[in-house]
Amino acid sequence: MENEQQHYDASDIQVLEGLEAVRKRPGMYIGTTDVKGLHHLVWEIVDNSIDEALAGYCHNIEIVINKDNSITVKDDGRGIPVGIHAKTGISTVETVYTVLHAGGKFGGGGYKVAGGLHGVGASVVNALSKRVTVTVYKDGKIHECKFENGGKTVQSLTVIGNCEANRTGTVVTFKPDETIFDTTVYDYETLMVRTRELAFLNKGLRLTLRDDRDDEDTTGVTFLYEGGISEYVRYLNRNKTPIHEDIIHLEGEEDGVVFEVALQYNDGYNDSIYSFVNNINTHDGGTHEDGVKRALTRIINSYGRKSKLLKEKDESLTGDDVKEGLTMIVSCKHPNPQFEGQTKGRLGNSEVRKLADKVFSEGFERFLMENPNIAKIIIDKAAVASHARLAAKKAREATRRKSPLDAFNTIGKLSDCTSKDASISEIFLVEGDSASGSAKDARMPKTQAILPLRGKILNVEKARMDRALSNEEIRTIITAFGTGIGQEFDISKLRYHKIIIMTDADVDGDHIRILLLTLFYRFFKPIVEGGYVYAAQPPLYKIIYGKTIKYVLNDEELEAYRATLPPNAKVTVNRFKGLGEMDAIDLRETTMHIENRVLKRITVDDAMAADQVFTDLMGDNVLPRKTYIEENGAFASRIDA
Ligand code: 1YM
Repeated sequence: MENEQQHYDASDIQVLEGLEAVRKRPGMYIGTTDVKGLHHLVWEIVDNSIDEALAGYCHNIEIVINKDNSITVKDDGRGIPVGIHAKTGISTVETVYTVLHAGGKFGGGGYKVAGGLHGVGASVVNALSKRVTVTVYKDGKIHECKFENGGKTVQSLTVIGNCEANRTGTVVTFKPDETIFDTTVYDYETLMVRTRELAFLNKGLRLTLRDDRDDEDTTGVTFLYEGGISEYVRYLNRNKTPIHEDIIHLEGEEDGVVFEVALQYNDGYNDSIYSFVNNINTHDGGTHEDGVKRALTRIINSYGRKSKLLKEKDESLTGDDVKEGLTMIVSCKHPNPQFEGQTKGRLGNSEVRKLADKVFSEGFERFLMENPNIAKIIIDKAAVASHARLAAKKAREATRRKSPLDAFNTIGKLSDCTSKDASISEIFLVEGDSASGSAKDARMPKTQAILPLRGKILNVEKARMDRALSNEEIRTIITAFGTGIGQEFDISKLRYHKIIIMTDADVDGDHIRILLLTLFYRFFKPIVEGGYVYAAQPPLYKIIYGKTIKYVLNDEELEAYRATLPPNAKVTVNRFKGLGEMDAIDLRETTMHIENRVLKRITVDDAMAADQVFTDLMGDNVLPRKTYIEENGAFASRIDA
């Protein structure tokens, strides 16, 4: 007894040191302590329920946002084991919640989510919470365990009552620590989107999300997809126009690795391909995605030739040709995934490439043979894409033949900066001739280039690259950036590290900005992802009060400024109707000079959401267009200098 007590103390100290390390450097365990990290806590707990579902024991998961912004996760799995853990001498429940374990692996086996920032486990959530309660239903008993202030046990596992003999499951409630997180307010939309995604990725699993902060939301929303990733594909294509009705869904397993793919073509020109390993989005792809893409290109070519849909003399279709208009989800469940790359966003296991290729090529070839009508539609589409690609190549070559300077001289548009150092160079894309004129006078010629936008920017959401390249405005932008486009794109050739969109603060200005963002996102994605794109923030008012001149961005700032002035102060307020009304001094002082200006940096938070935003805004469907692009979570715009 004496000895056991001592042993307990020793491991107890170790435990606290472990959790203390998490509190000292939370970023190392959950990435960030901003709103993203806050939400990460939820998925750490839900992942344990999902693991239990993948093991075949859990069928229902419920997530509740409580009134105080604590979170409750409930599942109907076996319940965390309640016996004494051999190594720690305390209950397994308490061990799981207090001992730091890389990868969160305890029980072993199964498709545990490990690698990257994920799978750090329940103890990390405990370390970063003000309080945690774990309740386990098992063996006809209700067991409960409580922790406070960063994982200090205040109640070891205790039987607090009885339940029906066959009831099993785990319920966890945690309240994130306000001293650790920048914010502790949960965002319903964020939780909803991921909950829905988990339901798509785990067919047959019922997930419910309820917001108890909202008195109306008493039953919550339930996601259950028997069709799994097929239903995901149908969902992603909901605002697009599919060119065949049936979704192609293929599945296979080898040595405990489960591989699954679902796809459907639409009449658009972009692809939406997303891959997952153990429910984690592998945004940089990997062997599972490569295997499928390789097989897709090969089978379309071989079937196309065999069926005479492709002519002998035609060039082979490329990966880009067969991807056009493709919406595809690839999902792999792997007992031992190896994640690679800087952000661990790539699956490295080489055996998965073979499995993916085999499952896909066999299944897809059979599908094409059994559905010759769909086969023709798909192959015809890829053949058209191929012709367009060849035409675009010719158009690009024509653009390239002129040296950049020639191109500018003939177009005569760009007022370039004199510096050749991209890291200090900026390009302003300016709406309208008069604003461009003022901008040219206001700029710092060494570092600031001005490109006036006169004509309409083509909506590239509805145009293929060859047509986009015949648009003069787009050609000028491409030449000015210096990066090339498509397969020749090279970010290291970017001539300006700040690309600043300067449009009026009105509906037309918004529209031009959205068209430009669509162009950048579809044709120059790394420029957006790299954070090179900014929106200028021209002021709306100029206030003259005695000898002071003050510019403000909006009505609130105007009112706030007025409030600082004595009553009856004689002020002149000029409202700018657009950039065109500003003279060079106004523009320099407010929008262009590095000292005073306010820029909004536009970055992509979530490629999947961004893709949907552009489909919704710029696609065929008019209804969703009403949403304003930057307010739609996909884009994190932040104030920058
Ligand atoms: C709301 C959170 O944690 N559910 C959960 C966790 C576990 C089990 C079941 C479980 C796993 C195993 C065996 C096993 C965990 N157990 C452990 C450990 N929901 C939630 N449901 N029996 C039950 O993996 O073999 C860690 S998580 F380590 F104790 F087995």
